Amino acid sequence: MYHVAMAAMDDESMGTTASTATRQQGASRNGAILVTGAGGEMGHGLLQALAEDKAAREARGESSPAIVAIDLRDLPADHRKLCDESFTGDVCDARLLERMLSSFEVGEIYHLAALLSTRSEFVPETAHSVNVGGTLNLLRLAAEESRTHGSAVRFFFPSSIAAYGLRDLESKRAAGAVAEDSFLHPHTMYGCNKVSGENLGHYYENHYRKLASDRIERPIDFRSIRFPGIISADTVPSGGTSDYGPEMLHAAARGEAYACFVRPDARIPFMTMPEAVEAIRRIMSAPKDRLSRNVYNVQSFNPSAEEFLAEVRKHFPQADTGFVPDEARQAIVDSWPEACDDAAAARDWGWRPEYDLQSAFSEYLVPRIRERYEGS
Ligand code: AKB
Repeated sequence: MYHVAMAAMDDESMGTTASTATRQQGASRNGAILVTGAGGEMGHGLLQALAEDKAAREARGESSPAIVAIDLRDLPADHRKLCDESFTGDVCDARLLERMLSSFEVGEIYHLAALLSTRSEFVPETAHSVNVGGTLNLLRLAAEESRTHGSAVRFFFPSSIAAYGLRDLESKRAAGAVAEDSFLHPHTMYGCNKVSGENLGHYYENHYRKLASDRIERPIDFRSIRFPGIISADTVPSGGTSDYGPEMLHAAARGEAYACFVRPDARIPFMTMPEAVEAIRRIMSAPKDRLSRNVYNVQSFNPSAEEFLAEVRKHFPQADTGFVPDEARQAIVDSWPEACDDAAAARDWGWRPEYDLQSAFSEYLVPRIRERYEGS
C-alpha cells in the first residue's frame, strides 16, 4: 500500500515525481481498478466492497487488479488500508492522471468525484469544470487505456435524481414514479452536469471519434445509476439537497436540535448506503448483453420529510426537530421526482431494495448509529 501525494505540487516537486513516475516505456504496468472521489461517503463503502472482492479472488488463487484511489484530500487511514495505492490531487489535473498511469494499466473506473447539488449552486461554473471536466478527463483516459491494452474499460458513473427536472410541485405529484427517459430538464447545475456525464458516457461508448480513421470501437463499457438521496449510518453528507434526511437522523442520534430545510410534505426517493454500494457491484458485474441501457433508476423508499421524522422519533423520541423550509433548496427538491421507476434495473441486472423505511431504520441505520454515537 503506497500513498503518493500529488496535490498542489510546484514544478520542482512535480519534476522529482515525474522522474520516478515517467510512464515506464515497454515495462509492464500493474492492472488496476481506479476509484476517484474515494475519500467520500460512497468511496469508503465502495473501497470496502472492492477490497472484499479482491481478497475473495486472491483466496481462489486468481490474480486481481490493484485498487487505486484518487481524492482531493489525503485518504483517511481506514480508506487507505483498503487500496493498494492512493493519489492526492484533482481529477482535472491531467498530469496527476498521467503519473498514475505511469504505474497502472486501468481496466475499470468508478468515478465518484463530484460537487453535489447545493454546493454547485454557489459555484456553478466550478461545478461544471469539476463535474463535467473531470468526467471528460476520465473518459478520455479510459479510451486511451483501451487503445493501449485492447479491451473496453468498464466505467461506472454515479448519476442522480437531480438529472430530472419537474416543472413544479403539481407536475411532480402528477408524474408519480418517473422512468429514465422522461423529465430530463434539470433545474440545477449539478443535474445538468449529471445529464452531461450520462451523454458523454454514451458517446464514448458508441461514437467516440466517429470520423477518425484510427478510431476504436467501444473503448469503454459505460454503466450509470441515478442515485436518490443516500443515507449512511457512518457519515453525514455535505453539500447535497437530499441531505435533510441523514442530517435529521444524525442530529437526533447526537441529541442535537435540527431545523429541517424542507417542508414536512417534501417527498423524494432514498436508499441506504449499503444498498447503493451493492447496486454498483451488481450493475458492474452484470453481463453487458443483459443491459438494455447505460443509465438506470433505483430507489428503496420515498417518505415525506414528516414521515421520515416520525420514523426518527420511533427510535429517538426526544428528537428536537423542526421544519424551517429554505425556499430555494425546497424548490430544488420540488423539481426532483417523488419516486423513480426502477423496473429496468430489476429486470436487467437484478436490482432490488434490501430495506423499506422501517427496516432501514431498525436493521441498519439505528443499530449502527447508536454504536457510533453511544458506543452501545
Ligand atoms: C444531492 O443531494 O445533491 C445528492 C443527490 C440527490 O444526488 N445527494
